[in-house]
Amino acid sequence: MLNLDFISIGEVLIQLNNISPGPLRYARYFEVHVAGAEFNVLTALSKLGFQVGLITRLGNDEFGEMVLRALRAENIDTTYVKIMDEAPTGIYFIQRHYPVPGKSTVFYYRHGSAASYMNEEDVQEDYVKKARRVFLTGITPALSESCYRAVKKLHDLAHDLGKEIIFDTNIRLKLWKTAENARAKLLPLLQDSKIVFTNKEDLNILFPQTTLEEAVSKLFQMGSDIVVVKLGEEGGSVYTKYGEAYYEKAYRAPIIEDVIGAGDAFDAVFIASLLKGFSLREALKLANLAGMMVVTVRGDIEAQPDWKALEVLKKFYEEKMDILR
Ligand code: KDG
Repeated sequence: MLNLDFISIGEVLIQLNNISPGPLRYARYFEVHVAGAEFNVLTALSKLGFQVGLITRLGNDEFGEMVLRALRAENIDTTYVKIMDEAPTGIYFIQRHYPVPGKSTVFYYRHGSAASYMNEEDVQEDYVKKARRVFLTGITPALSESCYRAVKKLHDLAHDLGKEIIFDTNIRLKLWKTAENARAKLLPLLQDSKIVFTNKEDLNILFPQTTLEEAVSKLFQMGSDIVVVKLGEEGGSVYTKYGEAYYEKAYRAPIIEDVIGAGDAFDAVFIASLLKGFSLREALKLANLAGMMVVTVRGDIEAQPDWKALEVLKKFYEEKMDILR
């Protein structure tokens, strides 16, 4: 019988990453990757030894075939991956180091994609029953009204079946259009999420005119046990409902190719570390390491670590801490 540690729902996209830094108007060569926040997190969890499954839709096209191969290669259960004729697999482009060096910008070509047609029918109770935890993000509910309903159904089923919900707010204003829309739709979905990953910008959108501490405590009132505030190149902070709070500085990447996807590896390694029994502080450190690894390459999943890679890298940094951090 199929037993899954994590399931998620989300769009897997073809990522066309400009090989050269600079504005896309001068792009000549794109490198092809498979990516998407939920897919990225599941892939990282799979590398760390967990059984995972994704609910999604793909177009009946060559890119859909490419995504399917990636799902299989990364050992992600595809029982609820639906292939549809009527819409294509979504794609997006990445522009790197322009206008801000070290940062990336995404350009979506995903409106009307196969995944945007997901609805309540894609979420089946038997699949949720097979899973121990459900990982959700703020991206899928922004794709369409029917996607929102699908995520809401998965959230509610998970809650009713006593499954742990883990949520990354991942607010993409390019998809939501307005902050008000994002806030109205996301707050009900965040209810009862045991672990919430977020950042300062998202907290500002979700809880305007509050301090960071007030926003975090609102999440505790909504049922969270742990809130992780990702601070990008600054590292991350973790807060618990019992009043613990820790900050861990980021590791400085020797090179930055593309920062997209770092937060997903961070999430997966943080969750996996807690499940392995590591302390919150240690989980934060390892999550920072994982995020740092991902920014050193183009593509979101390629440099995600397994336990062995994390161990090697941690040792390397510990021994050279003074000069490298
Ligand atoms: O977290 C990385 C994702 O943002 C990227 O892979 C694309 O899923 C994506 C999105 O919707 O932005």
